[in-house]
Amino acid sequence: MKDSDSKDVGNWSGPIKDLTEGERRTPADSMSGPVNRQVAFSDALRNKWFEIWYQPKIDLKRKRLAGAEALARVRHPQLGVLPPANFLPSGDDKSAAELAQQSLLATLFDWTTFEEAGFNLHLSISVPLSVLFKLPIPRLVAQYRPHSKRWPGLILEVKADDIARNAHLSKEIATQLRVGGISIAIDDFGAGFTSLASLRDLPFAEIKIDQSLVSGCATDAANAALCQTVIDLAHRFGGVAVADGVEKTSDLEALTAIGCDYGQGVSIAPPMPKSRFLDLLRARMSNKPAASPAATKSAEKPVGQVA
Ligand code: G
Ligand code: MN
Repeated sequence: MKDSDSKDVGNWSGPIKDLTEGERRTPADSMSGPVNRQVAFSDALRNKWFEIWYQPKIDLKRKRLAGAEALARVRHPQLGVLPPANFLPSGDDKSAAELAQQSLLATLFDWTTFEEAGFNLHLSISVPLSVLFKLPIPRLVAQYRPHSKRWPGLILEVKADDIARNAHLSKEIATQLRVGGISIAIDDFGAGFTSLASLRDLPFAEIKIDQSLVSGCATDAANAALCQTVIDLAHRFGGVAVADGVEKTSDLEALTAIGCDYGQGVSIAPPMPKSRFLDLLRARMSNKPAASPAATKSAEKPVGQVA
């Protein structure tokens, strides 16, 4: 995204101060979700409980907002806001495809809302590789993409392990998607059995460095060396490196010092509902604190339950 494409939303180098304590809580349990709060996917679908939440992604060099990751949530009337682990049965490709399609269309639609408010954001969304095989994503994006010339495209996050296991097909799909303005981010890089060879021919825009490498890299020399290596790798392939799940300001500073391009994580801001995210953008642009979540329609009480 070019500088001129987006309103300046101020300095995003450190933690966002205008968040409540509830919003600031580490979303550690959002990865697995409390087991006693399971919701049937079909109930969530029938009752239209799905929402897309947004987590800011910061350009660490320019200290500016670069975009956001769109994250699917269910807002259950009694159980509160739940992450996919609580409503998406594992191994159920049909439900995963349904969720991905709904999330994709909602994210394309929301881009226009952000743009109308003056923010041209690079939005990304996580999609399992199995869903990329199933859904006609290029056709869906061609049909539902914003018509604005300023639309910067969409980033699809695909897990590094899945890419490594399906290198040839991943390359074919990534090449097809690129034509339609969709680029690939390699997610959770460095966590599992990441294969360097699988990256060789894959057209990707970003490598997202796994939280296990990012965590403590300000003090842990081994993790700092690994992060530095992944950043170099991303750059050598013409991409950018995104540090994922950055929980400490000291790690954010260390990552900036070693040339990491983008950062995302609770040390900057947790995922939040769309209108809360918009409030925050507007407030930072005008340098006023955002309205408290209780005062906004978007963030009724479950904001504190963002995991
Ligand atoms: O790697 P992946 O994109 O799947 O991770 C997304 C999940 O990580 C989201 O559910 C989000 O709530 C969670 N998350 C976001 N920021 C942080 C963070 O700083 N620390 C941890 N542990 N999880 C985070
Ligand atoms: Mn992600």
